[in-house]
Amino acid sequence: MKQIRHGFREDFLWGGATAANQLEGAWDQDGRGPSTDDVLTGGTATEPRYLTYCGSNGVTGKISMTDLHDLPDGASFAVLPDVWYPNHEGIDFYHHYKEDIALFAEMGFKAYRMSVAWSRIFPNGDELTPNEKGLAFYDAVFDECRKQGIEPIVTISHYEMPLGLVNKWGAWRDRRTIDCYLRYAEVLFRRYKGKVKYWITFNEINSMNVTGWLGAGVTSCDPTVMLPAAHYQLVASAKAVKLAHEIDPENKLGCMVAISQAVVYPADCNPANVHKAWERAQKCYFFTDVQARGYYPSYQLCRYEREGIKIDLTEQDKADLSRGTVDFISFSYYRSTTVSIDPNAPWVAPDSPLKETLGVKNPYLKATDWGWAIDPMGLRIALDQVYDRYQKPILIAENGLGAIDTRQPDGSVNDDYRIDYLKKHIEAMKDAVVHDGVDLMGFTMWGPIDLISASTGEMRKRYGFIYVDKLDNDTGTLKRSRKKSFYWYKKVIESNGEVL
Ligand code: BGP
Repeated sequence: MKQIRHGFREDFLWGGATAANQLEGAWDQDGRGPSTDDVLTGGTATEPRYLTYCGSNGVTGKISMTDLHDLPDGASFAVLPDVWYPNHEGIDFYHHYKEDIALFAEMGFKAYRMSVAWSRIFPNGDELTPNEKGLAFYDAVFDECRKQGIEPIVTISHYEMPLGLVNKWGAWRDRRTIDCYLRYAEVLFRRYKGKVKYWITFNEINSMNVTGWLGAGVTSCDPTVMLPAAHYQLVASAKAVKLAHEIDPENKLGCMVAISQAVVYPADCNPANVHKAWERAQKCYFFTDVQARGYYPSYQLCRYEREGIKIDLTEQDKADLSRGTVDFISFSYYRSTTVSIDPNAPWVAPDSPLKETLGVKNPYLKATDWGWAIDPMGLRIALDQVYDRYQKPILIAENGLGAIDTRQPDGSVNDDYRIDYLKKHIEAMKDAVVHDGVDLMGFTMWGPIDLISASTGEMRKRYGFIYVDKLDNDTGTLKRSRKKSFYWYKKVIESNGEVL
């Protein structure tokens, strides 16, 4: 384990995390093809985001991302005129990246986790040669990071993929997508060798327990469809890990899950509730088990047998999975989950299609404006459990508070609530390192600059240290300004986590 100062390694990767589709904008520039996020309409906390499509007869329509059913025959997902798609503009990082990275550097970032937009590199997903203009853009971004002393951590697929692969064969429903992903990953590993060392194969791969769309372009919320598709992703991930190591032994590869689905509390000490909590957590840990250990755990195979879920697991897949285990584990952490077997328990979101996923209210915890339970101790529990399970370094790839910020007449934002949230979570991290011996390699808080929300498509759900002048009606100058938390985080990094 590396040397510790004030609770954190000397080389601790302090920074922030974003995703291409939520901030880049320029969705149709320089040869970029449409991605799965480009057909997502805006939503709100209560109104779902919709996917738009066009039928062979020209009739257009929309379906909800969390309540998917198969498209009408012959229809394909399409960007429609006169519909507002919040991800198309994002916050226009594409043209502001120098300014934004300079602001990250001003805060003292050691690392910047970001993703590459797959459809900038392979516009339809199945081409044989990449789009040079897309590659050149990321060259410029990585060069800028390096110039500012910031280590890029790159997510290869963060909640989007070329729409062409969806319309062609249903994206990750089809094994052929593995080859497309590998061709894309190989281009990245070769082109950015020496510029990028840290890679994450898929963002929140366990979102495949909830909706097939965000992470995999799969139009289903049915486990018998989503989990076979997730199997192809796991194989692709393992093959990418092996390839990255072959191309550059310096490369460090990580997996990534939404650990909220593994920090699961029983509503009380009823053993049936305790068991339900365990069962829920395993649905998340199964992904990291495969990616860190290299084989399917027995509890998951039993579940497939029991529930009639058929995955296309070949002998070659088994060999590939065992050869492509990750070097580090990363996760996002926003909240914990509480479960109960009682159908009348107080659900967090009784009317939501995600009711089961969000679980029941925890009377000991307060929640954010979007109903996410605020639970710093849950982060310590996550770190302890994950480290105990895998004994590999951990990166907290996302954590932060989505809140409505109010600008003062002078333009300032006094976001003490955000400082308070992050302070308590960093304290919990410190406890996990100092008291429990967890090997924590970094913390990239989510959304250091305000960006589009993944779940709702809103701009008003802000996470940033940097305010972006943009509202949900697509007005605003896109001007960047520093919030109070900007100065606070700078001190945190300067003191390696001592001054909180
Ligand atoms: C994670 C995603 C991110 C990000 C974050 C916050 O699940 O990996 O892309 O968006 O959650 O969620 P939201 O944007 O919905 O507030």
